[in-house]
Parts: sequence; C-alpha cells; structure tokens
Amino acid sequence: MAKTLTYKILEKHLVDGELIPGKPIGIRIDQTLTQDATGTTAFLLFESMGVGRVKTELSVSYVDHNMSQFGPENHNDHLYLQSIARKAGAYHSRPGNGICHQVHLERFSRPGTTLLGSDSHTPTCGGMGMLAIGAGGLDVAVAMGGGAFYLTCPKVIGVRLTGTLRDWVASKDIILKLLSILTTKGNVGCVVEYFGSGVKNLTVPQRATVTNMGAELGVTSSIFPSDKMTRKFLEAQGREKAFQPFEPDPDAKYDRVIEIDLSRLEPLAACPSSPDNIRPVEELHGLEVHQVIVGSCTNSSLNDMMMVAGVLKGRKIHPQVEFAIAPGSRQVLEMLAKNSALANMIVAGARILENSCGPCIGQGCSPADNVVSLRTFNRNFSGRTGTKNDRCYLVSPETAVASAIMGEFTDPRILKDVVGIRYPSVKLPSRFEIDDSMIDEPLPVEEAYDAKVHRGPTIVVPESPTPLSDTLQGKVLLKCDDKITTDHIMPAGAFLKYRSNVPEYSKVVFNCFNEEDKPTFAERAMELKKQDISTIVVAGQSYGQGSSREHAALCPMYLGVRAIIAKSIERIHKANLINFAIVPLEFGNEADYNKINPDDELSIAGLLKAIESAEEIMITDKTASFDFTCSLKLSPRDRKILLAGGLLKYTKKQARG
Ligand code: MIC
Ligand code: SF4
Repeated sequence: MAKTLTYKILEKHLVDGELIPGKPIGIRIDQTLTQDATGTTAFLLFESMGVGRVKTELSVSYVDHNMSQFGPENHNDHLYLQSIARKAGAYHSRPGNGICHQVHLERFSRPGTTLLGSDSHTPTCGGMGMLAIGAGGLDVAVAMGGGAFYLTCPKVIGVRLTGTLRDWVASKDIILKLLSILTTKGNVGCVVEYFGSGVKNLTVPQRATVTNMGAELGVTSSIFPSDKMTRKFLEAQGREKAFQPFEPDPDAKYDRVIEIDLSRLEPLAACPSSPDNIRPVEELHGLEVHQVIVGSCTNSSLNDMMMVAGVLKGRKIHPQVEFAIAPGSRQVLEMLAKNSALANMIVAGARILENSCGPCIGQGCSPADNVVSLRTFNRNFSGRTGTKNDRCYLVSPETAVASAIMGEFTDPRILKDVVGIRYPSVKLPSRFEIDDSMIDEPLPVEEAYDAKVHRGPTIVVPESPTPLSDTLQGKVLLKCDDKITTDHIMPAGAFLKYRSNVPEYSKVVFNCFNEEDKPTFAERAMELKKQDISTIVVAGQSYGQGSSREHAALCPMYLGVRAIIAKSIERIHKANLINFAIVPLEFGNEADYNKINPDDELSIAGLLKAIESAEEIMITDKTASFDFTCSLKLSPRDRKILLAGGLLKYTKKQARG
C-alpha cells in the first residue's frame, strides 16, 4: 500500500501495537531533546529511574528558557543540567548557544528519524523530515532510558502546497492560513503532512517555521519531505552525511487534503488572544503599534534575520516603536555579526536581545497597558507577554519589520510604493559558520561513574503521587471555560525560576484566576488536602492547550487535584495528567457542564474498578443532587499507569518485571 511519510517512519519505529489510526502504539525514539524549564524535572525523574546512561542514539539537553537569573535558581538549574547531562551520556548546549529547536535543526536533525522533546514546539524538526513530537518531561525521561513512547496512531492530514510565495509573503503566512482553516481545536490525534509541487520552493528554515507552529493546531506533529532543499541545508551545515531522501509514495492516501496555493497567500496576523484568530494584515492596516519583536523558535533563522536587516539598512525604526530582535542561535548571531547585518539593525534602533526564548516566555519586554505588540512568535495567549489583558498579534518578520518602520500595522507589500523599499530576497548561505564549542560532549563511561552532579539547594526532587482510592470525595475548586492553556494553569514568565521546586511553584497554580484579598487556588486546595478531600477542576473544550509543561499536572497533583472533568483534553496535557495519576474525565453529555457549580461536592465511587476496565463512570454531584456520566478515554497502558500511581512507579514496576 502507498504510504505517507508519517506511516513510513512509524512502520520503521513501531515496537508495540498495530498501525491502525486511533489505536495506541509504542514507537522507538532515536533522539531526545530537553530544555531547562522542563529538563530539570525530566533529568531528576530520569535519575530516580536508576537507568544511569541514556539509551537513545542521541540526547541533547539545552539551556534557553530560564536565562534572566534573578536569584540563584536559574544558574543552579544550568549547572545541574550540565553535570547530569554529561554524566548520563547526553550532549549539553550551554546558555548562549541558542533556542533548542533552532539549534537542533541546525546541528542534530536527521531525516527519517524520530525525535521526542520536552517542549511542545519539538515538531520544528519536522521541517527536516523527522517525526518530531513534543511530550511531558517524564515521557522524555522514559525515552532517554530506552523506553518506547506511546501515542495514538495518527490520522494524516495532507496539505498540498502549490505555487511560490510572492515577495513579502512568508512561510509564517502558510501556517497562519492553516490555523484559520483547522483552528486550535479538534485536531488531536492527527499529523499534518506537507506535499505537492510548492514544497520544493521552500527552504528548510521556512519549512521549520510551518512545522513549529503546527503545535498550535494541537496535532501530534507536522512533517515535510526530505529533498534537494534538505540536502542543501545539511551541506551548508557541514552535515551532508545526515542526508537521506525521504518522500511519500506518489499515491499516498491522506485522511483529508487541504489545498494551499502559495502564490495566492497574503500577509496574515493572529489577533489577540489566540493563534487561530486570523485576519489579513490589510484589514488591520493603520492600527497604531508600540512594540515589535522578531525572534522565538518560529522566526529566528538566519534568513529571517537577514531579511529584516535588509529592510532596515539605512533606515530608522519609527520613534514610537520599541523594536527588539532575538536571533535563534549563536550560529545566526555570529553570522549576522560577521556580515554586518547586525550593524544595520543596531543603527536602525533595534534592541538586540539574547539568543534565547526571552520575551516569548514572558522573560522581559512585557508591553505597556493597552498598546499593540507585534511579535513573530507562535503564541499570543492572554497574559503570556507578562502584561494582563495584553494586545499581542502574531505576524511574519516581513509584517513585523514593515510595521516597526511605519509605526502602525503595515501590509509589507506597500513598502515599495510608499517608502521605496524593495523586497530583500535572501538566499540560504552555501556554508553556515560551524562552531559547536558551546555544546558539551557526553562524558566517556569510565569518567561518568565518578563525575559529580551539581545540586543547588533550590533543586527539589518532585514528590510522587499518592495512590488513587476507590472512592474519590472531591470539591470543584475551579470551573473554567474552553481553551484553558497550560499558561493559565502554570504561569511562566517571572515564575519560571521555580520550575525545579514544585512546592514553591505550586503556589501559583491557576494564578490568573486568583482574586486580590481572597485565598488563592493553591491555599484552598492545600486546606482541602489536609482534610483528605480531593480537588477537582471542571473545564470546557481543549483543556490544557499549548505548552508541554508537565508542571501543569505535577503542581496541581502536589496540591491534591485528583481529577479533571472537561469537555475535551489536549494530547500532551492528558498524557501528563495520567503520568502524575490525575484522572482525565470527559463529559458524556456536554450539557452537564452547565449544571455543575464551583464549590460543588462530587463523589466518584468504584473509581479503581472503572479505571481498570470501564469506558464510563457515574459521578454524583452531592450539592446539586444529580448524577452524570463521564467517559474514560484511556488506553490499556494509561489504565495501568493510573492504577500504579503514575508513570514513574509504573516504569519501575516494569523494570522489576
Ligand atoms: C512554551 O513555548 O510555552 C514553552 C515554554 O516552550 C513550553 C515549555 C515549558 O513550559 O517549559 C512548551 O512549549 O512546551
Ligand atoms: Fe522558547 Fe517560545 Fe519557542 Fe517555547 S515557543 S521554545 S518559549 S521560543
């Protein structure tokens, strides 16, 4: 049978189950990546598994998120990660070397292989023809230990690209277009595969922008073929040996096909506060803009930066605009510095930020109240910038730089006529600057045994979940709407530094819902925990969208949250809940959501039996006096993990046989 790229890779890596869409499967993972904000927990959990050395072909630990270093916490994390990664047989990319996805694409990606990363934008490497998947840190720890990664065998959505992008229209506009079609909801369990005659016209960094932001669709991954463009990129990175051609069979069948003609695309923007709230830039024309930032793992490649520098050459940023750029990697920054593009940016008035996540994760550059901030990032969830009720728009670097010059939302296609700026077309360099000296190699086995691990006092080993009991008495401490993101559950920004200290970080669970002068969610949950009453959260559609941060399960678990009842739950978050023994329940009848009120007392009897084998469970709302049914959409393995008290205990049990 003719195969898609996705199924070709799955077939080669399958270790458990059958390749039937919708069924659970286990696959072998060739490469893993972790970043510091999720990596400390991943490595702490890896250590407690007692495996010693990583069993993958390649594992890389990156430091790119927590770089602000107010207080000792961040540096404690960096030193822990450097020492444990090398001891465990992993590579370690030091702070200053760049954003994990950009560096991985440049230095480690390999067509036809699998990559599992503790970051939701891991599919960036799908631009290299990898099946690259984001997951919780514990899942990545298990994969580092040689365990399979379990997922739902996906449906494949084919996106046929035809034509060529016109000047001033960017690959960012492709993914924004797709977000306008598929939205951020309802795509769980799918992979997006790009094919068609338009693919050959896109460079690897352009493809990576598209697969990166595929994360916002809520899909498992996104993938491009590996072709001449891929070879060119790998050759320019001095890694031609990693190349292998990789195409879908010509008559491969997709579950659905979406057509995008690149020649007809126009500049688009994701309006506040969701990546699928898409409008043509033309319609936003003239809206006053006060901040513009180019960067993040979506748009920080050399090509993006060179295009921006080309537009800025000999010009100044509008005086009302604060303009900042954050190159994606040290390689990009070094090349910009050497070819004087950086000088053009500085002269134009750009603030040069560190080559890290920075403002994308709320580490600085929070915009003023009520002003428009344009960013080339991938997420504009409310408050993610660090400013409450922010007005953040996601755009291409082309739209960003045009607006920075004009001081208002500007369709870049008018630049030529209005200010005489021609489109600076930028070619992929034939050779990138190659210097891996900021990537520490793993220690040889004979040195690893005695190597010391740096453990600062702010690094606390996370607690394990207590076993679930057969009757769960709980209280609804929070009832929330649709599209609750993991940023709502566990804020990042200024709180990111507590990632290695669950008791401390747990104090801000659901912080955005806390009201001044009232007890916080965390305080109320801890009070219930003391009385042996579980906390339950009720939610609408797509609960747990966005990041892979397992702290959105780990910290609620620490506070005594034992069940989430939602209309639907997103893939990575659902896996994280199960990994930390929180029961994910979905309403059998969505109308029951309306009947439950905050503070209602719920009782769930026969929970363990139901987890073992039932598809449904009855829940009693004792306060409102009614019963309702929820479904338990769990694979046999999920059930075993929940009953074992979480993935760590399950894995240890498996290892003991
Ligand atoms: C994000 O973009 O939200 C993050 C920060 O990279 C997260 C990971 C994290 O929370 O540490 C992600 O995308 O998974
Ligand atoms: Fe970093 Fe932002 Fe990319 Fe997340 S989305 S990895 S915070 S740059």
